[in-house]
Amino acid sequence: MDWRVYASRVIVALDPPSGVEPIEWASRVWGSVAGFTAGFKVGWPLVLRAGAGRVSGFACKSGGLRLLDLKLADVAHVMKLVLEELVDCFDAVIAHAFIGGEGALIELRDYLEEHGAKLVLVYSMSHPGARETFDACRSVLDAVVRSVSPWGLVVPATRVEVVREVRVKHGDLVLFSPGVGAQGGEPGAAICAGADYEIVGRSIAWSDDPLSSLRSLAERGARRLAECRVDG
Ligand code: BMP
Repeated sequence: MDWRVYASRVIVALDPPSGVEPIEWASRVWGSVAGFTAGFKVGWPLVLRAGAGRVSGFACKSGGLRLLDLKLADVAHVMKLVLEELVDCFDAVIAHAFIGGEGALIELRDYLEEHGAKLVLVYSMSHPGARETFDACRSVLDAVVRSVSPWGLVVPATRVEVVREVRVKHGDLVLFSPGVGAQGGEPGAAICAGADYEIVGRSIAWSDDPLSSLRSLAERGARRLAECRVDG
């Protein structure tokens, strides 16, 4: 299988390392991998260092699937205030599922829809501590997902058994799986378990040559997909 098949399922996390000019850095990294990957995700590291206005400018002029990952977890009106300067330049916004629907996620989902953006909820996380919290209240989070009907969910590439279960339980949702590469997740494993996209940050974006790092990760990913017969 061609490496490009796997690369087309990669979302690149553009979290700038310390000491770089953040927008120049994001533009350079995205410029070198944009033609091969599905999209990018930006979060607090870029927004706090560059400012919402400049991040909006960068996202508005960039192609691909643009995810805004502020992992929102507040009452509805505050989440909307936070998004004011950013929402129109992104295709989807990530919020925490655990805050629940009424007064929070339902209003946020409707607000995003008015602005042409979609809601993605964090269902579980990729770090080991997520087992103590997210995984311990899976049935509560399932009920939130059913009542809010988001467009997508974040599920950990480091624990693909969670991805597999979520694919069965919430079959029609778009699944984004972070934790590939630097955190130990094997490229392709989450897609084989049912994820739609794998999120990769440092292994690609912090490399001196992001395109060749994408390519070597994607060669491993494509071999894995060939084994589980996901053909993109
Ligand atoms: P990296 O590949 O460099 O470890 O980056 C992973 C990216 O995915 C980061 O932007 C992080 O915020 C995000 N992420 C994660 O690592 N685990 C999660 O459970 C949820 C995330 O959004």
